[in-house]
Amino acid sequence: MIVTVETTPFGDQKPGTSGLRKKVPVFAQKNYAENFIQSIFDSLEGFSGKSLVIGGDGRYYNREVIQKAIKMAAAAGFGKVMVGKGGILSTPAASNVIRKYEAFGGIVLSASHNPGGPNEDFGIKYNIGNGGPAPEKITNAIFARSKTITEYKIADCPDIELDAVGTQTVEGMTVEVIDPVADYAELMESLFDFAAIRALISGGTRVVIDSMGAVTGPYATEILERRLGAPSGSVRNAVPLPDFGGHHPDPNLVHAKELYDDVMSPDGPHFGAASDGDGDRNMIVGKGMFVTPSDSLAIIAANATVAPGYARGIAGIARSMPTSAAADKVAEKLGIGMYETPTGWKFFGNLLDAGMATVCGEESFGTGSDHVREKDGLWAVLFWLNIMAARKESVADIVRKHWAEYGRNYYSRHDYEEVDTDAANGLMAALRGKLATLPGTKIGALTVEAADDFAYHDPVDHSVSENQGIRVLFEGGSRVVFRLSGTGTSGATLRVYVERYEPDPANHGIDTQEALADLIAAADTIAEIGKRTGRSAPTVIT
Ligand code: G16
Repeated sequence: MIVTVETTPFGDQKPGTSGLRKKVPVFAQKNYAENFIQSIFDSLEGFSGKSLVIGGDGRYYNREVIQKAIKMAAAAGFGKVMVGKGGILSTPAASNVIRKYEAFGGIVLSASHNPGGPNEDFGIKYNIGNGGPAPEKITNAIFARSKTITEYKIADCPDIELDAVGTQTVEGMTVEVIDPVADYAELMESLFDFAAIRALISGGTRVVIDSMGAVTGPYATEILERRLGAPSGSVRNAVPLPDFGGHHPDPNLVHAKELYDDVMSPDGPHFGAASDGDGDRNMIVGKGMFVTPSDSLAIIAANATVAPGYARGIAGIARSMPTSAAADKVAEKLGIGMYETPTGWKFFGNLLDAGMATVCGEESFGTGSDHVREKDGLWAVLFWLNIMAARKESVADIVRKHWAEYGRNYYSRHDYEEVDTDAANGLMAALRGKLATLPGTKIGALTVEAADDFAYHDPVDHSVSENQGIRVLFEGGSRVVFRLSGTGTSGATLRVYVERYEPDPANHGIDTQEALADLIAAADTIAEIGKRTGRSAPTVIT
């Protein structure tokens, strides 16, 4: 039986950089998840009888919301739901399933790299038929609907069996529980030279992946250990747990420090990688070399043709504005298009669909390509292994040679987390207020050349997205960028992105923070970070 339940709106269901993210107790409020899911359905048209993909990263509250979403999809008139066994689908795997089976769209439950647990984070995101995050036009419509919603519809039926692959029926709608790994593993095998990577591993290159107790465990185990022959145990923290085993599943130098230290130790593995809660981020570490996500994008683009799936070359590269310009040098050399978008993977969708860009990346540990419409952690890992196998070189050698050829973009991001929201907004407003007067200002040896608030004009659908981050460009090509995170769940997070281009290989061995010290100080002078936030140092430096 389908029932209609009366409800009242919540005022805070505005999707951020990547869907709606809140603490579990917020989502657990009566009707909260239902309101948002119904607002999604109410913002879509033409899905009657079509398929919807549902899956999540297995975090706390995943199963509860999956049951609600399936029952509500049946009530809304979908013809079929495809759901990962156990409610599991990594974000890139969900994107692949949507595309492969030509679903109408998908609901992905995740708060990405944010911690999980009864008092931690949860999230709901809607992806469209191309497999990518809904564009702003749709997320704005969802938010508008959430402010006026008065009722939702749901099938009143027992819970769906999620733990066995097979088909069931809910109020006339088919529910197919699928193997979450099989389609994804097949896709990876079609893109990369598995034989060469197998030879690399059997030849003695030791590879480890830290899945951080999150969703990539089953994917990495199937691909790295079963298909590529890495010894059992090469995938660490491989079982997805509702609280990620207490890990903060954010693959960076702070939260994946154990892996980093292991790879850096003399007897440790040659190559290490980590992924995040929902499997779309990646961190790449080789012996003696941490690869910044911005460099990773540039190096993957420069070497793309070694992988069979990209043997014909790439059409263009896209990066988010705060990501370093390392990839721009590669695009220039290859004579292909380079696109600079706002932060958020959703902005890449149009460029990928139009065939203008083939690979994309973000400084926030995200890299991917047109094989799906999400960033893809394991894809990046396999790309690196394929490059190492083809070039027969270590990560450190590949990176150093790349810098020697293209120059090095020293790069770092300083995050000030859980800052008072008013203070953070005040800081950004003050920066906006002085944009016109900044050019010409001298700070130590630095001179401001230009300053603006980044606005993106989408070359495909011509939509405009404004206020996407303050850029301060200095003479000589260095820059600092300021923006507020759109994924945090408490207070505000100020992100400061710092970059300096160094063409001379003789200067490529400097410690990053040292190489950027004058710019870091200038950022504080310009934005009055210490004075306005009361913080003397960032919470996280990546
Ligand atoms: C999301 C988005 C990314 C973005 C990142 C950080 O990643 O998909 O495009 O770069 O958040 O965003 P912000 O700086 O606004 O916090 P994920 O992995 O959290 O889905």
